[in-house]
Amino acid sequence: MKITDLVVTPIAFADPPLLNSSGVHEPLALRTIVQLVVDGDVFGLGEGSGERDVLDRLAKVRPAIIGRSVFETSMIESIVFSILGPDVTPVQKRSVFSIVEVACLDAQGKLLGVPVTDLLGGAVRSWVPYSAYLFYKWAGHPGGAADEWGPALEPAGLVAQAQRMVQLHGFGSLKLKGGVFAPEQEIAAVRALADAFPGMPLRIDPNGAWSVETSIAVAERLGGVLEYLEDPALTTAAMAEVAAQASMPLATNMCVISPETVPEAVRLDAVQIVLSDHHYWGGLRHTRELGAICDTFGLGMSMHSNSHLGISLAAMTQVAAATPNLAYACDTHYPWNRADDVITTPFEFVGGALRVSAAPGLGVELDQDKLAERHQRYVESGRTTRDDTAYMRQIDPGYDPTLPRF
Ligand code: GKR
Ligand code: MG
Repeated sequence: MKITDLVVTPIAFADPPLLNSSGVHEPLALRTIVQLVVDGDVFGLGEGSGERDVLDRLAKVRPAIIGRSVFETSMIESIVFSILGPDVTPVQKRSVFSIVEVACLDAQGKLLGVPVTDLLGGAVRSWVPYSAYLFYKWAGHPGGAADEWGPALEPAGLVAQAQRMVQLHGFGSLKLKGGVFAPEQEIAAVRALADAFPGMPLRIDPNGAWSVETSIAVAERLGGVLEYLEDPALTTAAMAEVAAQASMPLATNMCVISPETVPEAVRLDAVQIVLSDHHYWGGLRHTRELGAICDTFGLGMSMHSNSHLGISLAAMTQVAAATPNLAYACDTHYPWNRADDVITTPFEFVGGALRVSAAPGLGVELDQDKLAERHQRYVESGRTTRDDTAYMRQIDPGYDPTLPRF
């Protein structure tokens, strides 16, 4: 059961002009796909960040991973941590290890003939609900044609976007990426969504773009409207000040990002819901452990996402199915990027949820032609990093992403 190769392929795929507090998504999003070969013929798949740093780090650890048993993920984690050394942060190390861990678990499942959920303690649900991820957006990329989603720059555009998301995928909850326009406008957008979708759980996430005062004022105005308020303010201390005044739970994927960041958040009662993300929590087993940490401290659990494709979505679904207290509908960017997926059968949401695959491993297969095409696009783009601010400044040279913005 030896790992005989680790094939790392950076890819680029189409992304719409989605706005956030840093700027705007570029026309291509970057991702890394890993194929881990076991005994020459079993392939385990992993997906993670396409940033140049991650590729460099994978190249650095690759020779030490080849030759290890695919079952010794704890040893592989130690190797990754020691090779990457003190200049790389624990979160950065976990972001490298998670890609390899998911590929190992996929291969283990294939070797044993069981789904990855069985390697995580078994599935406790057979469907995993996801939330629609709404964005303010331009009609299309500057200089290009309008995309199929059209513009969403005011409440009516966002309601139309939400209606399309719900019609296409059946989502039963809505999350709005905020921090883009003045809070007054974003409050109006949330209220318009609440009117258009009575009773549907709503969330807004400005990624720390609001001061404590603004956050408290918005929380007051949206009392009784939001399921949770995600990362209104930037630091754990600021979140604690907001939490002390807000009537709804606060959620985060920005101030609780690793085991080291949990104690302060608990001590200050800064957040009530942690958004897990296996990509930087160090893989699926550590995400399952985060479930136990959340249980211990009475915290709720949801799931964060960043632009991603189907291998990540398969891993997200498997771990969500195996984590009993991950009870909130998970975030996903998938509807924005699904058309460019590299798996043979892209996922279809049914009623806003994904059926948990019982096939061996992650239950997805790589389409080598699509992989090669997306890799070619990566090479031709010359891109190696994501920079939403630089792209925004091509259109608005004075754009200032300094937080808090409002
Ligand atoms: O895709 O623009 C985006 C999001 O803002 C993403 O980068 C965030 O990491 O979705 C994420 C979040 O919940 O903070
Ligand atoms: Mg967030």
